[in-house]
Amino acid sequence: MTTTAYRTCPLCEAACGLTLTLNDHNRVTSVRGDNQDPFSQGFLCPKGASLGQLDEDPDRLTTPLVRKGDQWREVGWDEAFRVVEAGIREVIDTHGRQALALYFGNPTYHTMAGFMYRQALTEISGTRNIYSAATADQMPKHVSCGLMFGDPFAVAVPDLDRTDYLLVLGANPMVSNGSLCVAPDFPRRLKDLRKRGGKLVVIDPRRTRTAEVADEHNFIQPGTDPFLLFGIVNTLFTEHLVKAGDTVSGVEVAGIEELRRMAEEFPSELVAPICKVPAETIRRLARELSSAPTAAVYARIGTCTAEFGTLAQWLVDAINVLTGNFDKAGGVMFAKTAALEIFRTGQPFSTGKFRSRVRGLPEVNGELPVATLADEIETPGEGQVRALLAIAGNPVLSAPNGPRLDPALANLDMMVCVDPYLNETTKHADVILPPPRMLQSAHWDFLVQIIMVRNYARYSEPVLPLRPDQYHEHDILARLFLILAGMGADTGADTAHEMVVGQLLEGLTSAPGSPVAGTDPAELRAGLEGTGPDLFLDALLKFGGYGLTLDSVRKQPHGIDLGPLQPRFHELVCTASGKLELAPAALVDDVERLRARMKRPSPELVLIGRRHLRSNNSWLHNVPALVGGSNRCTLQINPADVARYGLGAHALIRSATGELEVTLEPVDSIMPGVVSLPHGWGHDGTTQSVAAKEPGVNVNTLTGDTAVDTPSGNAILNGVPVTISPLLTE
Ligand SMILES: Nc1nc2c(c(=O)[nH]1)N[C@H]1C(S)=C(S)[C@@H](COP(=O)(O)OP(=O)(O)OC[C@H]3O[C@@H](n4cnc5c(=O)[nH]c(N)nc54)[C@H](O)[C@@H]3O)O[C@H]1N2
Ligand SMILES: Nc1nc2c(c(=O)[nH]1)N[C@H]1C(S)=C(S)[C@@H](COP(=O)(O)OP(=O)(O)OC[C@H]3O[C@@H](n4cnc5c(=O)[nH]c(N)nc54)[C@H](O)[C@@H]3O)O[C@H]1N2
Ligand code: SF4
Ligand SMILES: [Mo]
Repeated sequence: MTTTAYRTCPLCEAACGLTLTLNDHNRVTSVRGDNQDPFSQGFLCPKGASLGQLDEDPDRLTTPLVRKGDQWREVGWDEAFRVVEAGIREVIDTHGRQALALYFGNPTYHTMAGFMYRQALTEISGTRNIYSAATADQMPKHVSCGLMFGDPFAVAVPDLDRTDYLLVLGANPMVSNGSLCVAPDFPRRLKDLRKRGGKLVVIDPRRTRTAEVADEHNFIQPGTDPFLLFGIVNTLFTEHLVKAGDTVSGVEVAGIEELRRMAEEFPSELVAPICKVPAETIRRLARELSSAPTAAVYARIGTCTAEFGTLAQWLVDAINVLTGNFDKAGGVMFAKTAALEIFRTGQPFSTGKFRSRVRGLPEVNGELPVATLADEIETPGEGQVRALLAIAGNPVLSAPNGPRLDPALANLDMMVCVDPYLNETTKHADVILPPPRMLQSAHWDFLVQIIMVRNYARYSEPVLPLRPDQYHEHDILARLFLILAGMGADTGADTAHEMVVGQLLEGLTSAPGSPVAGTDPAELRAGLEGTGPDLFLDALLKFGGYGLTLDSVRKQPHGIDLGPLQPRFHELVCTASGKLELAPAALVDDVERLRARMKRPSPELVLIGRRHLRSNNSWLHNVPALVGGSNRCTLQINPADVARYGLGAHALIRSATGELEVTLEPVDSIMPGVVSLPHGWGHDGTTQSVAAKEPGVNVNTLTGDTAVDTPSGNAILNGVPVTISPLLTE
């Protein structure tokens, strides 16, 4: 007897629908793409195909672990929470709440528990020491959207299925499957774009798989995208190619003249030698973007995790506005999610509501840069971080200068991790609380749905039940919430769920203009179904714009098509002026850093990152089917550089931060003067037995944590100056 289950893949932003087959013993015997899913239409990638093996990984933790010295002890849940409470309480009682830090890793964007409890934990913790993977990823995008549109979550995505022209900078969706642009089967969508006569242009220091399927690829000097983009803006103005009117979707556009004046400083001839894209190409790109019936500029990791990350994101959207492609079919647009978008506050965005203790770095979106977490742990004084609660993150491998965190975490008075693995980060924990398997949890993409290229929703029931000795992740987070609330380790998780949902309903009923203003929250609560995140989801669906409920989404396990994206910028804009700001003051000020960069020569050799198709940050190296082959931690280098530096099979690579011995992979697909090393490797002290056999090296040994992208505090992981030399032993 086999059973069939339908399920959204939780591994990346593509959110593919999967069809799983399970045998009598509840083992996954096959994973296929769900042909009936209206959005992914049967697509899946090798990671999705291995979901069963990943989920059944025998190295996953199944019981809470408590550490004493270097000994781990398996304990029951109640005991684990009591140890957590005692440790956290002691730190808070002795040193105050600022001594506590929270770190939220990438999977918290994907789990329902993460969405429900992230804000709740942040608020109840009472600490300003909130950190996440966002400041090693997309924070520049939030900041540019916040400053230009008022709402940091107003992230416009390319209208991939209708555009006639797509300019991609610093993204490799053929491998990553898309990021801040949810488009399952990105490869087919790119193929379709070209089939309908559209053009795909890629700007990347490597000739990536995406570049290979494009009409055109141009190399770029890492870290210099704003120069290229300013060159395009300059051409749009000087050649009278600007198509933007006074308004976009009825919203007034401000700052166009100031942007024009700024762009005067960056004519294509001047920026070309800096970004290494020929001036004629820059001008042609501007002409093509302006003359295409519809066009979209899309930029990701390579442009975000860079020295001028926020400036790049700003200029991308400025070009989308100037070419008349903003909030327009075929241009860039905003999705509308099925669940109420509670993360949109409607208040104008600002940063710096508080600053980090040691370096005075401004808060952004309520958090501090992960690049300063080690400073806060190491530096004595009032407010020094002495306890860390890390949920679904592996900052020792993912944060800039990650290895610095290794001894820092070891010196904490208390560390608690919610993670299914004992790994480079969690090995420092006093208590590890393992969530159950993915297939034992329900799934709904609260956040991922705001960046979809088509409005769509899909709910997945848990495929497998919990064993009696297991704990749902939302129940783990609930009990941590109660501990932080001072309500004790023994209070049941449901109390926290009710508090969080109660607060949500309270907010909805007290918001002026709300359709339920004045209603008794208890009455609304009585009409909701489910528990934990299901309850939360039911509430948000009932107040969402599509008339869905938990019950109705449950009945449609293949997903629900909610139609193509519609113009909606007028609903989202919430700048102080009420206008779309093309020249926000904070970004105008930051252009000063670009001017300074103009006077500096490019370093002789710089390091960039790389993602592999069969990998996902640090935690997919333990599935035999996903490792090996091309998925290896090698340094890609142009053969000309191998010869120039007289290198053998291996080399010593050094930055201002650290050094590594690396295995070389000479390829002519990377531009001379640039080398690339993937992140998420450097496995050490992990019980992931497969990963430990091929550990690789930690690229973040080389990336620095002293400099950040100024407006966003984001880490600079691409364009890191390095030197390389032969290994003396070779
Ligand atoms: N040099 C360099 N560094 C980078 C990047 C780069 O391109 N170059 N990329 C950056 C980016 S984009 C990101 S998003 C960050 C990621 O940074 P992190 O989020 O810190 O790192 P991950 O490797 O994604 O770690 C995820 C952790 O979550 C655990 N996990 C998996 N599933 C679950 C679950 O369901 N629940 C819980 N509680 N835990 C789970 C895994 O075991 C793992 O320990 O790394 C950044 N670091
Ligand atoms: N298979 C796989 N998929 C993933 C992940 C994974 O680890 N593996 N991680 C997931 C996560 S957390 C994220 S955030 C997304 C990221 O999704 P993407 O943004 O598509 O990520 P990358 O594949 O790292 O692509 C970044 C590209 O930027 C280029 N680049 C580097 N520096 C520069 C620069 O200065 N300028 C320009 N123009 N280009 C530059 C790099 O060569 C690289 O090709 O992927 C997600 N999907
Ligand atoms: S692209 Fe792969 S990893 Fe991403 S959601 Fe689809 S199947 Fe899962
Ligand atoms: Mo990411």
